[in-house]
Amino acid sequence: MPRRRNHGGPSERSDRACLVLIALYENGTPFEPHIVDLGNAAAAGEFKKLWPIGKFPVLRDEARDRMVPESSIIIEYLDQHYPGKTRFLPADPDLARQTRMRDRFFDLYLQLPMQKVVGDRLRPPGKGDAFGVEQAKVQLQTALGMVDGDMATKTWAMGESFGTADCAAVPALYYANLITPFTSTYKHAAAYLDRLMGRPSVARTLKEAEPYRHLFPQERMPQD
Ligand SMILES: N[C@@H](CCC(=O)N[C@@H](CS)C(=O)NCC(=O)O)C(=O)O
Repeated sequence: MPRRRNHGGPSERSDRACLVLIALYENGTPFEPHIVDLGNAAAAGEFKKLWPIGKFPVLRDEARDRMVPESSIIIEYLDQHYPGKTRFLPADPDLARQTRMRDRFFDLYLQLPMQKVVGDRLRPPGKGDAFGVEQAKVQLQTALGMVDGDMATKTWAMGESFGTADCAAVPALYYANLITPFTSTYKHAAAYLDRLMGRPSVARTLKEAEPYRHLFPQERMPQD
């Protein structure tokens, strides 16, 4: 099996890398994980030679001599070149477009505002963006309400088949639930998150992140 390297960051900041891990575990695709510490200037410099944007995850496929950035694109690449029992994008172009739309939805309207709230907690004292966080929280509620309605009658984001949009939903919903718990407000979204967490590939990914869980900034420090 060709050698593939999945570059991710320390787990408290690499929730997008977990999407790719879910996809790799779903199909038992062999790979070599490579954790980059962006706090280490030499390691960060090496990583940025590969992907100057400097964001995780990135896949290096030595067999095909390809460097693939962006979590959803990596999953699409794996689906295309290393397909397994779980297909992440439907073959039908219209269904594939709808799947990508849901993937974008989770990324842009849940993941990004969630990262905004969390990222603000990591800022130095006095450098916070209270207004931006307020807007992000409103955006989160709107998006959660939409997910809740959408998931009232479905098992996975696209119906009965687990795919790339479900991978995107995992970190977005999991961390959104930590910063603004929604189990009693958005019951269908919460039940969907439960189903996701019960999926073996997801359970394994979250279990592996447990040792780093204490690094998640649950609350801003009181002195902040
Ligand atoms: N659109 C990118 C987003 C990647 C991203 O935001 N990665 C974060 C971790 S979740 C990162 O690399 N953070 C490190 C940094 O920004 O310095 C993707 O889906 O792969």
